[in-house]
Amino acid sequence: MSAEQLDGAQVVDEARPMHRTMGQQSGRRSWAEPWKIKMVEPLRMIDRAGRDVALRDAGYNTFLLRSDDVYIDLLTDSGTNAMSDRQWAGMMLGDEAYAGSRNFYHLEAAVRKHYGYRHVVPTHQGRGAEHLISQALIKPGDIIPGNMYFTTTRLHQELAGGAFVDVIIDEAHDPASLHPFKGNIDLAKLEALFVDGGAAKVPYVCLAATVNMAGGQPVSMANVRDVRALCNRYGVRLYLDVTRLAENAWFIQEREEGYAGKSIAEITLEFCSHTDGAWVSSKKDHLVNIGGWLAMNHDDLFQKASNLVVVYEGLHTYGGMAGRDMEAVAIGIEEALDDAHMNARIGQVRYLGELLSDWHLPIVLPVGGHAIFLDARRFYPHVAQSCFPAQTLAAQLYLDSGIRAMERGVVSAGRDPQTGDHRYPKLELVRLTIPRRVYTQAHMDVVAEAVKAVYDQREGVRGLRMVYEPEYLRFFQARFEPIEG
Ligand code: P70
Repeated sequence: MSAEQLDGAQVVDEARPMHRTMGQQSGRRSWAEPWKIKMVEPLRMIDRAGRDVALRDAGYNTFLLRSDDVYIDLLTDSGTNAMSDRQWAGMMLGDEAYAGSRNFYHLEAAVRKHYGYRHVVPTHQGRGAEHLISQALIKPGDIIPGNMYFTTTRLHQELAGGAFVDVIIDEAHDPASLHPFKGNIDLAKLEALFVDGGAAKVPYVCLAATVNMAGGQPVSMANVRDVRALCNRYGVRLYLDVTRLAENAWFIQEREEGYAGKSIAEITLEFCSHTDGAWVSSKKDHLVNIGGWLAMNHDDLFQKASNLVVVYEGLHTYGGMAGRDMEAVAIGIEEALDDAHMNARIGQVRYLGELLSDWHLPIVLPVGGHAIFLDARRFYPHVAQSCFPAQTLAAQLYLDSGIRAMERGVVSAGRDPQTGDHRYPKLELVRLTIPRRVYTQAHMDVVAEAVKAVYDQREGVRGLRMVYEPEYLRFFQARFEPIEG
């Protein structure tokens, strides 16, 4: 560029395509985040040789990397969110009394107002609540139907003596199906478990909204209404994992007839009204770094859970959280259900998804609420599932760019407790999970280009061999070695 041009002359280069804003690229006006940034945390990228060593030291498992060796961290949206100034101010008002902290009552009021349940039992995070409900309600030999397994949820059900049965619609297992509510329960599959006295073995139906392992896919309001009616006919309770329900509500607002004019908060409350209670990992929707709860309408479950909580978590008015953490959750619940926040949240995930799908990179469609899921089978059709294609892809992405993602395939699915064999799920995915209010659009561009680079280098990539396998939730701690040519 000449000095004259630098002085401000209008330069129009006919050969160069015109730059366009994000909105213009999709033929609409751009949206922007409903906040500005007050505090920043530096990022650092180590070089390729350093990443090679770090990955080897981590046994090719992204859970075992040090966060200091990661550039853009898309391992999870759990506990990795940025809190608001209001939440940080709330932390200073923590009442750290052992019993009856005022922050607990704020939390209880927020749950009652926005989710509509009568009783609230706080827990340190989601799996604490899963433990309580599983121990309180499941007997050996019971069956718990649900819309696709989640790792910790299913393990707690199994440890209580139950067996999880997947009753999600078939479309959920097809990464290319464009069904708008791929999280829905298949009513025929569910009823088949209830008939001929089967309902007596079902302590509750376990519904999740959105469905994490299916790609962050939503459940429709019509579906929860129908599931409720079916449960009523057979006298079965319905409990909900509300971990990412605010995101689910956004999809109902966008896609379901009659909901375009309703707020995220209204949709959330209506959704919960069809269920008997819920558990949550507040580390997602609620924009905090730690926390969770179990809530319910029935007194019998409340009594059992508020007794069990003192054994496993802490007193029933703190459940493993500090007072200040409960305050941050109470405020986070309100912020989570704000329409402008949710538009920006889903908008950012969708922006990354649209880039990748425009470039014909294999991802799960439609794009879900919290993450982009890469279809590892279509990245590496030459790598057998027993050689862990998704684990391999997550490792390659880190090597290329320092971006950390998470395997959601055969390693996550674990082994069948009866046969001891690997469970081979239909979905063999890598999750690029977007923390809330943390990364910018420029980060999304960097991520998109990295995924493309890994795709372009896909030939010649071989799989991995598992060399260490822990007993529970093996994906967290398993170690691997590359299969050499
Ligand atoms: C994730 C996290 C946690 C989670 C969840 C749903 C729908 C319950 C929980 C448990 C963390 C995670 C957990 C297991 C494997 C990988 C990652 N999901 N229900 O990254 O809550 O973590 O607070 O105990 O998504 O998706 P918590």
